[in-house]
Amino acid sequence: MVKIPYGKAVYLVSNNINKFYEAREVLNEYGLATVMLRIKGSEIQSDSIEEIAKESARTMAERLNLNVVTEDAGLFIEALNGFPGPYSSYVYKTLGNEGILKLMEGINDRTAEFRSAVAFAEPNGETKVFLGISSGKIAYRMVRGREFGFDPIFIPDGCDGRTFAELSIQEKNAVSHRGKAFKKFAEWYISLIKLKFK
Ligand code: ITT
Repeated sequence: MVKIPYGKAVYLVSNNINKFYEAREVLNEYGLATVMLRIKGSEIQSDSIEEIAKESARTMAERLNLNVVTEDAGLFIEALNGFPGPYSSYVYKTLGNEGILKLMEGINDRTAEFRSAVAFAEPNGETKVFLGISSGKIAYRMVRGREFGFDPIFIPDGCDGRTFAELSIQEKNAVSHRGKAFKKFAEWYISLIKLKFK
């Protein structure tokens, strides 16, 4: 059995396997193991993904009596005043990519961004949040590839016009909201555990 040294495991509370795969890849580069805890909690309603992630992490850390990480992410479309934003999960399940493309019909300004808020909480302790943004455009049609949420319709800047769905996990992490937020978290976390276990 592989023994993970204390502090080197990050407990990610999420029900989204794609999120786990992407986060694991980033954290692995820092020598951190990722444990996915598929636990359903109640998410607060808020316009701020930062607040949602923070509150989820705080309540989960207390409930599980464990240091945990949560992430809240969303797609913000400029011409739709930031929709679906914090409601991305619900909108993906109801309208899906086809529905977003329909809403965007006849709109030339395709500017959009993905945002990620990664929160870390200790039971009854500190909560820290790390943000990542990936700017890009909404495609005119779905481009299939790796299937994850709005990936088939989002074209990140600086990737030769390919959608997120066409990128490998490594390529996506290099430019994605999640990649950036988890990198910031990992750098902070590594320095924290170095201090704690010196
Ligand atoms: P949790 O259990 O971790 O909360 P979730 O699926 O509810 O998982 P979020 O609220 O963070 O995750 O994200 C909302 C939705 O936005 C998600 O279900 C996807 O449909 C979409 N989404 C988030 N990040 C994405 C990404 O990197 N690429 C494509 N779609 C993404």
